[in-house]
Parts: sequence; C-alpha cells; structure tokens
Amino acid sequence: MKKIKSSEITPEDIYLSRRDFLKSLGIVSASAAVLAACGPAATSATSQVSAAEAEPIDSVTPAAMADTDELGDPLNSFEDITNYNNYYEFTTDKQRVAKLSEGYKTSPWEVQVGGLVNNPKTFSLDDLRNFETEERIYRMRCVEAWSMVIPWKGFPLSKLLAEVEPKSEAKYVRFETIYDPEGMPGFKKNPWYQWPYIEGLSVDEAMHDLTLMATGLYGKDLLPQNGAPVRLVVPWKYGFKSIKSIVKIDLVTEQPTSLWMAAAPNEYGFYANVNPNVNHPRWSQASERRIGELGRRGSIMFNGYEDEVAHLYDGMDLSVNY
Ligand SMILES: Nc1nc2c(c(=O)[nH]1)N[C@H]1C(S)=C(S)[C@@H](COP(=O)(O)O)O[C@H]1N2
Ligand SMILES: [Mo]
Repeated sequence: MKKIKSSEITPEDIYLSRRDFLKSLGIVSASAAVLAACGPAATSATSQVSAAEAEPIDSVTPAAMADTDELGDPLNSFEDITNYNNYYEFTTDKQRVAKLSEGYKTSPWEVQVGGLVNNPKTFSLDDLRNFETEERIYRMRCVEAWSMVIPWKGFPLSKLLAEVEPKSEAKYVRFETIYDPEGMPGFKKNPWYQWPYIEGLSVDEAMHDLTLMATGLYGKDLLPQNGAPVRLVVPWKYGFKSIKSIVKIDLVTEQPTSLWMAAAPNEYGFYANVNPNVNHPRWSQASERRIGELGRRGSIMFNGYEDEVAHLYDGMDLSVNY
C-alpha cells in the first residue's frame, strides 16, 4: 500500500484504501460470509483483528486502522447511513427523511447547557468545534430490530459536562431536540407526540466514555438527517435514546420523561438498554436485520458493550423492560 501523509488524504480515501487493503487479503468477503452464516456468536473470531494489525503501524492513521467495529462487523455505507433514518420531526418514513431534511439550516446553532451546574454555558457551533474529536465506530441497534455500524466523529459528552460542572445533586441529564414546526413537516403530521423530542440519561451513563456527542460521520460533518449539527450516541441502548439536533441539555434531579415514554410507557422505558432476552410487547428483540445484509443476526446484550457498561446496572433486574 502506498504511503501517503494522513493530511493529504480525505476520510473517504482512508476508508476506501483500507477496504482495498482488506480485500487484497480476502478479509472483507470472508468476514461477511462468516457473519451472515453464524451471527454475532462467531464474530469474536480474531482473524480480522490480527489482519488489521498486520499493516505497518506507521503507514496508517487511527481512522485507517478501522473499517470494522470491534466485533469485526463491516461498516455500513455512507449511502445507507444517510438514507435510512428515523427522524420523526421530518417524517416517519425512513426512506424520505434524507429528502425532506435536505438543506435544513443547522447554522447558526446553540446548545444551552444548564440546570444543576456551577457554570451554565451556551455553546455556539464554534464552541462545539473546539472540542477535540475522535472517530468512534459503533453498532446502532434501533428498537425496531434493525441495525447499522456507523463511524461517528465526535467527543465524549463527559468533556462537555466537565465544562459546566454538574452539582452533586444532579442525578439525570435531560436532552431536548430543536422544536421547529415551521421548518420540519413531521410536527404537524404527527401532532399526537409530545414535542419537542426529549431524552435522558443518568449522570453515570452520561459520564461514561462510550457516550458520544457526535458532530460527524465518515469524517464529514453530520447531515441534517443524522441529527446535525450535534446529536447524542449511546451505543448500548436502543437507537431512540440517541437524540438528534440537540438545543438544550439540563442537569436535573428527577428522571426525565422521554418523548417515547410519554407516548407508550409500556413499550419504551427510560433505560432502554439493548436486551435480546426482553421482547418489545409487539415484537421479538432476539434478532435484528443489519441494513445491507441478507437474513437476520442475533442481537447482543447491551448491543455488545456489556463489558464496558454492565456495572452501571448492578442490582437492576434486567429481565424487566425499563
Ligand atoms: N430528535 C429525534 N432524535 C432521534 C429520532 C427522532 O425521531 N427524533 N429517532 C431516533 C431513533 S428511533 C433512531 S433509531 C436514531 C436513528 O439515527 P440515524 O437516523 O442517524 O441512524 O435516531 C434517534 N434520534
Ligand atoms: Mo430507533
């Protein structure tokens, strides 16, 4: 593989060259076949990992090291990730969000952070851009039993919270999406929801290093359909927790009521951790359809992040749909 300085290549070049490299080793097709045939149980095979390590370390950036996530799952394409979306403020039709949100203005933008904090602060786009970003390749498992693997760009929410200094009384973090019935057609079409879109995390969940404020994917700024300019990504929870286009974050004492809890409390709990053993009242959560694959694969406890996050739920009865 030709050596080029990382400053000379665009993120897509990195992904493409990485994929070519894996293909030359027969990795891309081989791992896809294994995954399709056996599901996640087989994905701990280390062959892909060792192949990735075979490339001379100084020839690649961290981004180029990874076009699979840590279970060896291939990334979904930019095309898939930006054209199959849930964003009810625009439409409930996943394949029309991209079109309806095209050109939606996300600049200027402000995120007001307050509540039980010592340093309330309103973050402008420039303030958000000042956070050092990193790439995080995460699986995303929608509660509707489909999933993707997405290379996010972003910064840990904990870094933002450190700037506002939560008070010790704060127990939860409440997030709010922009409320724009004039600019987003879904508000009027779906008036029965309690807009704006609200989500929440416990402070411990919010401080966890996996919890990301995403500002981009595939190395580019987010498009409106994915929640530009900034959205939450909590990879061990069902996708609806990963609230888009955030304008307000508050530290609070009471557990926030999310839009989905308000809409159907028996179907959508506050914690909403991915759990293949607890079915949705209307469908099984045991398996999922990975967008771009044929057939289904088994779903994984905490979406595969159990080692990192299970301790957050010590003593909680995980057989209940919270
Ligand atoms: N504001 C807002 N955030 C949202 C949603 C939404 O409808 N509105 N949908 C959620 C759901 S159900 C999922 S699965 C993910 C989808 O994110 P993606 O379209 O970027 O893949 O966004 C979540 N965040
Ligand atoms: Mo979802």
